[in-house]
Amino acid sequence: MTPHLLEPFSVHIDFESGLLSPDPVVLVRRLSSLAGYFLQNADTDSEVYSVHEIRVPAERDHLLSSTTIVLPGKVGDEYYMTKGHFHANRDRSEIYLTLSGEGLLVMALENGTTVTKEMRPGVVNYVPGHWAHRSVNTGSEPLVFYAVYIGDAGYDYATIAERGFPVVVVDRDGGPSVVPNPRYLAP
Ligand code: M6P
Ligand code: ZN
Repeated sequence: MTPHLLEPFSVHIDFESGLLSPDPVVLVRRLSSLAGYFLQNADTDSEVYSVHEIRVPAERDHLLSSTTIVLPGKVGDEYYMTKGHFHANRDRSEIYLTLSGEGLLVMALENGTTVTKEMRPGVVNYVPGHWAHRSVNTGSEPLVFYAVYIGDAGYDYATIAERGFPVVVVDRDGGPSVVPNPRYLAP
């Protein structure tokens, strides 16, 4: 397929809030849309995170990118986090640049191998293909990061929805702790 020939364009990101201008496509995820993702059930429908996407065609020749704002909060002792996903095209990679706040980037292979990396302002996390990725806000301020990924990466949410991540990030004595997920379904 011939890629779309786009006009060059610019977007401004406010590093503190993660908001873009001009205003892009915004997706808000509330606790109701994350049912089953946390170990405990939530009794509110608070916002957990929003994704602000710079829209370009989802084609291999383009780079999709977005800011994500994960609010501070917990369900039980589990910190607010994104759904997490594999790429539908498994070998597509992604880069995260944290702009504000603090958190953990949890990455897992389908065989259960897990790597966790710190997210803090100025840190670039490289997510190679084949690694599922989920970001967790372990701080008291919004966790804001910019992500860039290959245009035809696509999303496989189903595998995580069914199996979970091998680990969860919980508050133990006032700080984050990465512990095995008791509900993880190993392959
Ligand atoms: C990052 C990127 C996006 C993703 C978002 C939220 O910005 O990885 O592609 O949509 O985080 O994560 P998720 O889609 O797993 O909810
Ligand atoms: Zn991704």
